[in-house]
Amino acid sequence: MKERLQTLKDEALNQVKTVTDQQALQDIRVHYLGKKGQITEVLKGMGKLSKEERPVIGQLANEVRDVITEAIEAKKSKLEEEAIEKQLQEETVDVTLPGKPTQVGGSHLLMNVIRDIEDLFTSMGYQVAEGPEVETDYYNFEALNLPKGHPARDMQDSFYITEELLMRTHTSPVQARTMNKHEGKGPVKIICPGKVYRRDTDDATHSHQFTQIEGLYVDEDVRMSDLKGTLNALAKHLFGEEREIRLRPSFFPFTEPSVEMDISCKVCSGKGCSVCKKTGWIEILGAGLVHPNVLEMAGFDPEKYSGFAFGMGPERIAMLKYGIEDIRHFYTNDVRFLKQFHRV
Ligand code: 2NL
Repeated sequence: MKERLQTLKDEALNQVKTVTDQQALQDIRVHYLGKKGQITEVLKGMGKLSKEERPVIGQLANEVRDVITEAIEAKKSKLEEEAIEKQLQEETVDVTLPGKPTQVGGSHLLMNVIRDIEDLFTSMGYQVAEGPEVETDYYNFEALNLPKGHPARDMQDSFYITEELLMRTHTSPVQARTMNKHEGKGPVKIICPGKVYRRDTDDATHSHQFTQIEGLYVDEDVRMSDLKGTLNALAKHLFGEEREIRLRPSFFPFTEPSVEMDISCKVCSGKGCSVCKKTGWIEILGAGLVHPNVLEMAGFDPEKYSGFAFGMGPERIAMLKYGIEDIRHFYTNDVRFLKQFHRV
Protein backbone atom coordinates (compact mmCIF):
# COMPACT_ATOMS: atom_id res chain seq x y z
CA MET A 1 0.00 0.00 0.00
CA LYS A 2 2.92 2.23 0.72
CA GLU A 3 4.14 1.78 -2.80
CA ARG A 4 0.69 2.32 -4.20
CA LEU A 5 0.45 5.66 -2.34
CA GLN A 6 3.93 6.64 -3.46
CA THR A 7 3.01 5.91 -7.09
CA LEU A 8 -0.22 7.85 -6.79
CA LYS A 9 1.67 10.83 -5.40
CA ASP A 10 4.26 10.84 -8.19
CA GLU A 11 1.60 10.32 -10.83
CA ALA A 12 -0.61 13.10 -9.48
CA LEU A 13 2.24 15.59 -9.07
CA ASN A 14 3.41 14.86 -12.57
CA GLN A 15 -0.02 15.46 -14.02
CA VAL A 16 -0.47 18.68 -12.05
CA LYS A 17 2.86 19.89 -13.33
CA THR A 18 1.95 19.44 -17.00
CA VAL A 19 -1.69 20.50 -16.93
CA THR A 20 -2.47 23.82 -18.68
CA ASP A 21 -6.15 24.50 -18.12
CA GLN A 22 -8.38 24.85 -15.11
CA GLN A 23 -10.96 22.24 -16.10
CA ALA A 24 -8.27 19.56 -16.54
CA LEU A 25 -6.90 20.50 -13.12
CA GLN A 26 -10.35 20.07 -11.61
CA ASP A 27 -10.56 16.63 -13.26
CA ILE A 28 -7.24 15.65 -11.65
CA ARG A 29 -8.59 16.76 -8.24
CA VAL A 30 -11.66 14.54 -8.66
CA HIS A 31 -9.61 11.61 -9.96
CA TYR A 32 -7.22 11.55 -6.94
CA LEU A 33 -9.00 13.29 -4.06
CA GLY A 34 -12.71 12.90 -4.87
CA LYS A 35 -15.20 10.73 -2.97
CA LYS A 36 -14.62 7.89 -5.42
CA GLY A 37 -11.01 8.96 -6.05
CA GLN A 38 -7.78 6.95 -5.95
CA ILE A 39 -6.77 7.95 -2.40
CA THR A 40 -10.19 6.99 -1.04
CA GLU A 41 -9.88 3.64 -2.81
CA VAL A 42 -6.57 3.01 -1.01
CA LEU A 43 -8.05 4.01 2.36
CA LYS A 44 -10.94 1.57 1.84
CA GLY A 45 -8.41 -1.26 1.87
CA MET A 46 -7.09 -0.21 5.33
CA GLY A 47 -9.35 -2.75 7.04
CA LYS A 48 -7.11 -5.54 5.82
CA LEU A 49 -4.04 -4.04 7.47
CA SER A 50 -2.58 -4.98 10.85
CA LYS A 51 -3.03 -2.69 13.88
CA GLU A 52 0.60 -1.56 13.62
CA GLU A 53 0.51 -0.79 9.93
CA ARG A 54 -2.79 1.10 10.00
CA PRO A 55 -1.64 4.43 11.58
CA VAL A 56 1.54 4.42 9.45
CA ILE A 57 -0.39 4.02 6.23
CA GLY A 58 -3.09 6.40 7.49
CA GLN A 59 -0.50 9.09 8.13
CA LEU A 60 1.16 8.48 4.78
CA ALA A 61 -2.22 8.66 3.01
CA ASN A 62 -2.91 11.99 4.74
CA GLU A 63 0.49 13.31 3.76
CA VAL A 64 0.04 12.24 0.16
CA ARG A 65 -3.40 13.89 0.09
CA ASP A 66 -2.02 17.11 1.57
CA VAL A 67 0.87 17.22 -0.88
CA ILE A 68 -1.45 16.69 -3.87
CA THR A 69 -3.97 19.24 -2.51
CA GLU A 70 -1.23 21.81 -2.08
CA ALA A 71 0.16 21.17 -5.56
CA ILE A 72 -3.33 21.54 -7.05
CA GLU A 73 -4.00 24.78 -5.11
CA ALA A 74 -0.66 26.24 -6.19
CA LYS A 75 -1.28 25.28 -9.80
CA LYS A 76 -4.81 26.70 -9.62
CA SER A 77 -3.54 30.12 -8.48
CA LYS A 78 -0.91 30.01 -11.17
CA LEU A 79 -3.44 29.21 -13.91
CA GLU A 80 -5.79 31.94 -12.68
CA GLU A 81 -3.02 34.50 -12.72
CA GLU A 82 -2.02 33.42 -16.20
CA ALA A 83 -5.64 33.73 -17.39
CA ILE A 84 -5.90 37.29 -16.04
CA GLU A 85 -2.54 38.19 -17.52
CA LYS A 86 -3.63 36.82 -20.90
CA GLN A 87 -6.89 38.77 -20.75
CA LEU A 88 -5.02 41.96 -19.87
CA GLN A 89 -2.69 41.42 -22.80
CA GLU A 90 -5.54 40.82 -25.21
CA GLU A 91 -7.71 43.67 -24.01
CA THR A 92 -5.17 46.45 -23.72
CA VAL A 93 -6.25 49.80 -25.10
CA ASP A 94 -3.55 51.95 -26.61
CA VAL A 95 -4.82 55.37 -25.64
CA THR A 96 -2.15 57.01 -27.80
CA LEU A 97 -3.71 55.66 -31.04
CA PRO A 98 -5.61 58.26 -33.11
CA GLY A 99 -9.42 58.14 -32.61
CA LYS A 100 -11.99 57.24 -35.26
CA PRO A 101 -13.14 60.45 -36.91
CA THR A 102 -16.83 61.24 -36.20
CA GLN A 103 -19.11 62.49 -38.96
CA VAL A 104 -20.21 65.98 -38.03
CA GLY A 105 -23.45 67.20 -39.58
CA GLY A 106 -24.40 70.75 -40.40
CA SER A 107 -27.44 72.85 -41.12
CA HIS A 108 -29.20 72.55 -44.49
CA LEU A 109 -28.46 75.20 -47.12
CA LEU A 110 -32.11 76.35 -47.04
CA MET A 111 -31.86 76.85 -43.28
CA ASN A 112 -28.71 78.93 -43.78
CA VAL A 113 -30.48 81.17 -46.32
CA ILE A 114 -33.56 81.51 -44.08
CA ARG A 115 -31.44 82.37 -41.01
CA ASP A 116 -29.45 84.90 -43.01
CA ILE A 117 -32.70 86.67 -44.00
CA GLU A 118 -34.09 86.39 -40.46
CA ASP A 119 -30.90 87.95 -39.07
CA LEU A 120 -31.22 90.97 -41.37
CA PHE A 121 -34.88 91.55 -40.48
CA THR A 122 -34.55 90.99 -36.74
CA SER A 123 -31.75 93.58 -36.82
CA MET A 124 -34.38 95.98 -38.24
CA GLY A 125 -36.85 95.23 -35.43
CA TYR A 126 -38.89 92.40 -37.02
CA GLN A 127 -40.00 89.32 -35.11
CA VAL A 128 -40.01 85.79 -36.52
CA ALA A 129 -43.52 84.26 -36.60
CA GLU A 130 -44.53 80.69 -37.37
CA GLY A 131 -47.87 78.94 -37.89
CA PRO A 132 -49.55 75.66 -38.88
CA GLU A 133 -48.74 73.85 -42.14
CA VAL A 134 -52.25 72.36 -42.20
CA GLU A 135 -54.35 75.48 -42.69
CA THR A 136 -57.99 76.44 -42.96
CA ASP A 137 -59.45 77.61 -46.27
CA TYR A 138 -60.24 80.87 -44.47
CA TYR A 139 -56.66 81.79 -43.50
CA ASN A 140 -55.00 80.32 -46.58
CA PHE A 141 -57.32 82.05 -49.10
CA GLU A 142 -60.33 83.95 -47.81
CA ALA A 143 -58.48 86.29 -45.40
CA LEU A 144 -56.02 87.09 -48.19
CA ASN A 145 -58.66 88.46 -50.53
CA LEU A 146 -58.99 85.17 -52.40
CA PRO A 147 -62.69 84.32 -51.98
CA LYS A 148 -64.06 80.95 -53.11
CA GLY A 149 -64.20 80.88 -56.90
CA HIS A 150 -61.41 83.46 -57.33
CA PRO A 151 -59.42 82.50 -60.46
CA ALA A 152 -56.07 83.03 -58.67
CA ARG A 153 -56.88 80.00 -56.50
CA ASP A 154 -56.21 77.82 -59.54
CA MET A 155 -52.58 78.96 -59.52
CA GLN A 156 -52.16 77.60 -56.01
CA ASP A 157 -53.86 74.22 -56.20
CA SER A 158 -52.94 72.29 -53.08
CA PHE A 159 -53.37 69.07 -51.13
CA TYR A 160 -56.74 69.06 -49.42
CA ILE A 161 -57.41 67.24 -46.16
CA THR A 162 -61.12 68.17 -46.15
CA GLU A 163 -63.17 70.79 -48.03
CA GLU A 164 -62.06 73.38 -45.46
CA LEU A 165 -58.56 72.12 -44.51
CA LEU A 166 -55.49 72.03 -46.74
CA MET A 167 -51.70 72.09 -46.74
CA ARG A 168 -50.91 75.81 -46.82
CA THR A 169 -49.90 77.10 -50.27
CA HIS A 170 -47.94 80.07 -48.90
CA THR A 171 -46.82 81.46 -45.53
CA SER A 172 -49.24 84.42 -45.79
CA PRO A 173 -51.81 82.78 -43.44
CA VAL A 174 -49.23 83.11 -40.63
CA GLN A 175 -49.23 86.84 -41.26
CA ALA A 176 -53.04 87.02 -41.33
CA ARG A 177 -53.17 85.11 -38.02
CA THR A 178 -50.55 87.39 -36.44
CA MET A 179 -52.40 90.52 -37.56
CA ASN A 180 -55.59 89.14 -35.98
CA LYS A 181 -53.80 88.70 -32.66
CA HIS A 182 -52.85 92.40 -32.65
CA GLU A 183 -56.55 93.33 -32.40
CA GLY A 184 -56.35 96.30 -34.73
CA LYS A 185 -53.30 97.92 -33.10
CA GLY A 186 -49.99 98.40 -34.92
CA PRO A 187 -47.19 98.13 -35.47
CA VAL A 188 -46.96 94.57 -36.81
CA LYS A 189 -43.45 93.80 -37.98
CA ILE A 190 -42.90 90.14 -38.76
CA ILE A 191 -40.99 87.77 -40.95
CA CYS A 192 -42.54 84.31 -41.60
CA PRO A 193 -40.39 81.42 -42.86
CA GLY A 194 -41.70 77.91 -43.43
CA LYS A 195 -42.66 75.01 -45.64
CA VAL A 196 -45.46 75.37 -48.17
CA TYR A 197 -47.20 72.92 -50.55
CA ARG A 198 -48.64 73.11 -54.03
CA ARG A 199 -50.09 70.49 -56.35
CA ASP A 200 -47.35 70.54 -58.94
CA THR A 201 -45.26 68.15 -61.03
CA ASP A 202 -41.67 68.11 -59.80
CA ASP A 203 -38.97 69.17 -62.26
CA ALA A 204 -35.76 71.22 -62.20
CA THR A 205 -37.59 74.38 -61.17
CA HIS A 206 -40.81 73.07 -59.53
CA SER A 207 -41.38 71.15 -56.33
CA HIS A 208 -44.67 70.12 -54.69
CA GLN A 209 -43.12 71.15 -51.39
CA PHE A 210 -40.84 74.14 -50.98
CA THR A 211 -40.10 76.99 -48.59
CA GLN A 212 -41.13 80.61 -48.43
CA ILE A 213 -40.17 83.56 -46.36
CA GLU A 214 -42.61 86.43 -46.20
CA GLY A 215 -42.40 89.78 -44.46
CA LEU A 216 -45.10 92.15 -43.24
CA TYR A 217 -45.00 95.65 -41.80
CA VAL A 218 -48.26 97.30 -40.78
CA ASP A 219 -48.32 100.68 -39.08
CA GLU A 220 -49.69 104.18 -39.54
CA ASP A 221 -48.30 105.81 -42.66
CA VAL A 222 -46.35 102.92 -44.21
CA ARG A 223 -45.58 103.77 -47.84
CA MET A 224 -44.19 102.36 -51.07
CA SER A 225 -40.92 104.20 -50.34
CA ASP A 226 -40.58 102.23 -47.05
CA LEU A 227 -41.01 99.00 -49.03
CA LYS A 228 -38.46 100.07 -51.60
CA GLY A 229 -35.86 101.00 -48.97
CA THR A 230 -36.40 97.71 -47.12
CA LEU A 231 -36.14 95.59 -50.29
CA ASN A 232 -33.04 97.48 -51.38
CA ALA A 233 -31.38 96.64 -48.04
CA LEU A 234 -32.42 92.98 -48.50
CA ALA A 235 -31.04 92.75 -52.05
CA LYS A 236 -27.70 94.24 -51.03
CA HIS A 237 -27.49 92.03 -47.92
CA LEU A 238 -28.10 88.88 -49.98
CA PHE A 239 -26.23 89.61 -53.19
CA GLY A 240 -23.74 92.41 -52.47
CA GLU A 241 -23.55 96.20 -52.23
CA GLU A 242 -22.96 96.60 -55.97
CA ARG A 243 -26.40 95.20 -56.88
CA GLU A 244 -29.15 97.56 -58.06
CA ILE A 245 -32.86 96.84 -57.69
CA ARG A 246 -35.76 97.47 -60.03
CA LEU A 247 -39.48 97.34 -59.20
CA ARG A 248 -41.94 96.38 -61.93
CA PRO A 249 -45.72 96.56 -61.63
CA SER A 250 -47.36 93.18 -61.03
CA PHE A 251 -50.49 91.62 -59.54
CA PHE A 252 -51.21 89.74 -56.31
CA PRO A 253 -54.75 89.49 -54.88
CA PHE A 254 -53.51 90.46 -51.40
CA THR A 255 -51.57 93.62 -52.33
CA GLU A 256 -52.44 96.81 -54.18
CA PRO A 257 -50.37 98.10 -55.82
CA SER A 258 -48.21 95.01 -56.39
CA VAL A 259 -44.66 94.86 -57.65
CA GLU A 260 -41.98 92.40 -58.60
CA MET A 261 -38.38 93.11 -57.70
CA ASP A 262 -35.40 92.37 -59.93
CA ILE A 263 -31.73 92.67 -59.07
CA SER A 264 -29.10 93.67 -61.59
CA CYS A 265 -27.25 90.70 -63.09
CA LYS A 266 -23.73 90.31 -61.75
CA VAL A 267 -22.66 87.91 -64.51
CA CYS A 268 -23.02 90.49 -67.28
CA SER A 269 -23.40 93.69 -65.19
CA GLY A 270 -26.66 94.42 -66.99
CA LYS A 271 -25.40 93.85 -70.54
CA GLY A 272 -27.38 90.64 -71.02
CA CYS A 273 -26.43 86.96 -70.55
CA SER A 274 -28.09 83.52 -70.20
CA VAL A 275 -28.56 83.84 -66.41
CA CYS A 276 -30.69 86.98 -66.84
CA LYS A 277 -32.07 85.82 -70.20
CA LYS A 278 -30.35 88.77 -71.91
CA THR A 279 -32.34 91.35 -69.92
CA GLY A 280 -29.65 92.37 -67.40
CA TRP A 281 -32.15 91.78 -64.58
CA ILE A 282 -33.06 88.78 -62.42
CA GLU A 283 -36.44 88.41 -60.72
CA ILE A 284 -36.13 87.81 -56.97
CA LEU A 285 -39.44 88.39 -55.21
CA GLY A 286 -42.97 89.76 -55.17
CA ALA A 287 -44.29 92.49 -52.91
CA GLY A 288 -46.79 95.30 -52.54
CA LEU A 289 -48.89 97.44 -50.23
CA VAL A 290 -51.31 95.31 -48.18
CA HIS A 291 -54.76 95.33 -49.80
CA PRO A 292 -57.33 97.31 -47.71
CA ASN A 293 -59.63 94.24 -47.73
CA VAL A 294 -56.86 92.15 -46.13
CA LEU A 295 -56.25 94.80 -43.45
CA GLU A 296 -59.94 95.06 -42.72
CA MET A 297 -60.51 91.28 -42.47
CA ALA A 298 -57.61 91.11 -39.99
CA GLY A 299 -59.20 93.78 -37.81
CA PHE A 300 -57.18 96.83 -38.92
CA ASP A 301 -58.80 100.11 -40.01
CA PRO A 302 -57.52 100.71 -43.58
CA GLU A 303 -58.20 104.45 -43.16
CA LYS A 304 -55.74 104.60 -40.28
CA TYR A 305 -53.30 101.82 -41.08
CA SER A 306 -51.32 100.81 -44.12
CA GLY A 307 -48.63 98.24 -44.67
CA PHE A 308 -46.31 96.49 -47.04
CA ALA A 309 -45.69 92.79 -47.57
CA PHE A 310 -43.27 90.75 -49.62
CA GLY A 311 -42.64 87.10 -50.29
CA MET A 312 -39.73 85.10 -51.69
CA GLY A 313 -38.53 81.54 -52.16
CA PRO A 314 -35.31 80.61 -50.31
CA GLU A 315 -34.71 77.90 -52.95
CA ARG A 316 -34.59 80.51 -55.70
CA ILE A 317 -32.32 82.77 -53.63
CA ALA A 318 -29.95 79.85 -52.95
CA MET A 319 -29.99 78.72 -56.61
CA LEU A 320 -29.03 82.20 -57.83
CA LYS A 321 -26.49 82.78 -55.11
CA TYR A 322 -24.66 79.45 -55.48
CA GLY A 323 -25.41 78.52 -59.11
CA ILE A 324 -27.55 75.47 -58.24
CA GLU A 325 -29.30 74.28 -61.38
CA ASP A 326 -31.95 71.90 -60.00
CA ILE A 327 -34.41 72.54 -57.14
CA ARG A 328 -34.55 68.78 -56.43
CA HIS A 329 -31.02 68.98 -54.95
CA PHE A 330 -32.57 70.59 -51.87
CA TYR A 331 -34.77 67.57 -51.18
CA THR A 332 -32.92 64.49 -52.43
CA ASN A 333 -30.41 64.97 -49.60
CA ASP A 334 -27.25 63.75 -51.29
CA VAL A 335 -24.65 64.59 -48.64
CA ARG A 336 -22.10 65.38 -51.36
CA PHE A 337 -24.38 68.29 -52.29
CA LEU A 338 -25.38 69.26 -48.76
CA LYS A 339 -21.93 69.25 -47.19
CA GLN A 340 -20.65 71.89 -49.59
CA PHE A 341 -22.82 74.38 -47.72
CA HIS A 342 -22.29 73.26 -44.11
CA ARG A 343 -21.54 76.09 -41.78
CA VAL A 344 -19.52 75.60 -38.64
C1 2NL B 1 -44.04 85.81 -54.14
C2 2NL B 1 -44.93 86.88 -53.74
C3 2NL B 1 -46.00 87.90 -51.90
C4 2NL B 1 -47.27 88.75 -50.06
C5 2NL B 1 -46.52 87.74 -50.64
C6 2NL B 1 -48.81 89.18 -48.20
C7 2NL B 1 -49.24 88.71 -46.98
C8 2NL B 1 -50.28 89.39 -46.37
C9 2NL B 1 -50.82 90.48 -46.93
C10 2NL B 1 -50.33 90.89 -48.14
CL1 2NL B 1 -50.86 88.84 -44.88
N1 2NL B 1 -49.35 90.24 -48.75
N2 2NL B 1 -47.78 88.51 -48.83
C11 2NL B 1 -47.47 89.91 -50.77
C12 2NL B 1 -46.93 90.06 -52.03
C13 2NL B 1 -46.20 89.07 -52.61
O1 2NL B 1 -45.25 86.87 -52.40
O2 2NL B 1 -43.65 85.76 -55.27
N3 2NL B 1 -43.66 84.93 -53.25
C14 2NL B 1 -42.80 83.84 -53.52
